[in-house]
Amino acid sequence: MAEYEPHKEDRFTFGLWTVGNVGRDPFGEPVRPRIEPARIVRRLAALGAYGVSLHDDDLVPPTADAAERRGIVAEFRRVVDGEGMRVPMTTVNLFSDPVFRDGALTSLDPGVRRRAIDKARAAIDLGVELGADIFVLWGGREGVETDAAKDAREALRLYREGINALTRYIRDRGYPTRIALEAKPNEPRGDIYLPTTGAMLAFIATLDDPDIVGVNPEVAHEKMAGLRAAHAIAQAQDAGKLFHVDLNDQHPGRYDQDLRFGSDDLKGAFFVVRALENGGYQGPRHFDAHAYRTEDEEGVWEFARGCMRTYLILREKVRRFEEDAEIQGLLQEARAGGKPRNERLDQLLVDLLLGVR
Ligand code: GCO
Ligand code: MN
Ligand code: MN
Repeated sequence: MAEYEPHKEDRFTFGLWTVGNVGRDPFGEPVRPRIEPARIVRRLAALGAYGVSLHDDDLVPPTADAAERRGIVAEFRRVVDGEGMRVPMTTVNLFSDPVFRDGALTSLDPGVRRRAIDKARAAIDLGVELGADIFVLWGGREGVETDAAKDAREALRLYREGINALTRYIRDRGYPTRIALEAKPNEPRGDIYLPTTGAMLAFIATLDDPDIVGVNPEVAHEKMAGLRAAHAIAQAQDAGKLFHVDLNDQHPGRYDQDLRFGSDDLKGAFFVVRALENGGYQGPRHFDAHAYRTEDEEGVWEFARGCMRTYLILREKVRRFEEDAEIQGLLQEARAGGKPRNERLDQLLVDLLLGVR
């Protein structure tokens, strides 16, 4: 149906690393070839996306010298502009290089911490060059397998120092950049520090420059922690800190799956969409997910279309939920002190989602 076709106004974005995922997993080698960034931009533009996000290393190989970097960035900008696309967010890869295996900003080794800060600063520069005003910081290696190796209080102190160095850099340069911290409970570390969005929000209050630091809640990460993604988003909104969002899905209790948005839990996804749409969120609807490992490139575009289509269908369901006289009547009654009719309300929602209402 045409009404579920994505358009630029819907502000859908994808990480280059998401549709570009080659299907490697801890047990198996890649199953599909890398897709060049320019091709990703063109294909996503044709599908109705608004833009792309990227890690520094997704675009510029870490081995590139200054001249190569300039050439790659200029060419990429040409393609992005030519397609009417945007790059609203960049992020930094502080997890792939073996040097970061025992932490980047929280490494006990000052030399490693310095490298992490330098790399993050360069990724912030790259974002500014590409017109991004959000910088996502996901501390994938900021954790431990054993607390014998690091004291959690010390790690938090180092983490704070690292983020303070980045906000100082942003202020000194006069950049418009705001940092969005992304929490995850585990993978690739046994335990990652600040494992939930709620933990990140409390931590932000301890920073030197909390105004330009917010959160990037990820649906799957909250679910990995056994929590409700829509509640994490609500708490971030309540604190004025929802700077960005990572949409995907996850079956609780499994490995980190990065499933297509809405593919595991439609009701949970409905409430995520409702929180974003009703909560005044103006930022990108960013998908951080990837296609099943069974897929070839055609399946990857099918996956990307599916993320956006499901979001748009759920957005329409949200509208109908808010306009449904019986549902709204029951909520009004509850607000007026009437008895809760939660079974009835939930079944009405199920009917709505299943398309019989
Ligand atoms: C993951 C994370 C990453 C980050 C990305 C941006 O579970 O691997 O969600 O995809 O979002 O690295 O910093
Ligand atoms: Mn993730
Ligand atoms: Mn993510």
